[in-house]
Amino acid sequence: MIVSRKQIVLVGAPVDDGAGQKGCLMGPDAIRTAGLLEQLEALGHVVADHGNLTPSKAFEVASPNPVLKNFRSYAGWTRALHAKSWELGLQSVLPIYLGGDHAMAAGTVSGQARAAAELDRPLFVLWLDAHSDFHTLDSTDSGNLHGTPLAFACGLPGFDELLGAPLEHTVCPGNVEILGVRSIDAAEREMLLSHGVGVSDMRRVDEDGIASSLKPFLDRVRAANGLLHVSLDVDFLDPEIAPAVGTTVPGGATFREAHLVMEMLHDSGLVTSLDLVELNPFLDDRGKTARLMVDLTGSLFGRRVFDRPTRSF
Ligand code: 4U7
Ligand code: MN
Ligand code: MN
Ligand code: MN
Repeated sequence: MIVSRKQIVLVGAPVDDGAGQKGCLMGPDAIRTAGLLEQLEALGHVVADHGNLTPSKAFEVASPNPVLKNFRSYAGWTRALHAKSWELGLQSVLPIYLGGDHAMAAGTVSGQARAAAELDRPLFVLWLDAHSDFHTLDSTDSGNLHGTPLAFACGLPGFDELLGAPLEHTVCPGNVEILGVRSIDAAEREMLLSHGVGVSDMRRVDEDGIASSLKPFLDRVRAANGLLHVSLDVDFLDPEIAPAVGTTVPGGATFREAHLVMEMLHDSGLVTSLDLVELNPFLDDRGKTARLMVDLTGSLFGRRVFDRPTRSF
């Protein structure tokens, strides 16, 4: 039974310079090969694939910190994705951004925040990840820029070179929930605490269950009439079920925990944009991880085992 037919737009973002390990540039094609479009259409949605984006030219950009790897590329991708996400955020479509490493979320989230501000709605962000990605350009030790997009989108200082101007529309850190996290660097921890970012780590998930960790956040989004951007990093999942990622951390979400999150997101009806990030097909086991990411997206868009004729959410 189709409860709500959505107009979905797929946007590929073969971003590969933010992660320490090469290969995420193949992510969009692997997700397509695993049948994302067909699955969404089978669920009754209308899907348009806009193909892959290319980064803007950012020749003039100088890196603010020598430790940063590929900063100019980060700026180019952030500019292109910010523009696309702003544009789509103002339309009545639901964009799915196919990564690409997580550096791409600097553009998708900031563009969505700009659209939300113009629509006069607060933007909430659910960050499903083993990591908090809350480094500034000063605090990162690895220099891998996929560890910084959430700090950028939340307006932490030092990122002005990325868009060539200060970020005008930022995400309120109190409207962010990081779920499933189990690797936070010391500098990130301090900034997460001082900015009041919501964090449900795996310890909390173990103790309370993933549904109780997520539900209060969804209730807040609903009460505020907010838009909800979901950023799903492959390493949110346990590496046993999702090996195709460069930054594996043991103790991740199980198959059912991950599907339950997606099913709850579907039932909430709140999600307005989605990132599928960090898939590195070079590391996959016969397409296993790509297929899982597609199946999880299916759960977010209404696939379920047992359909009752009427539902009350
Ligand atoms: B991902 C890390 F040190 N924090 O900064 C860093 F642990 O998008 C990892 O979540 C960042 O995969 C991981 O390099 C970024 C590290
Ligand atoms: Mn991440
Ligand atoms: Mn991660
Ligand atoms: Mn990663």
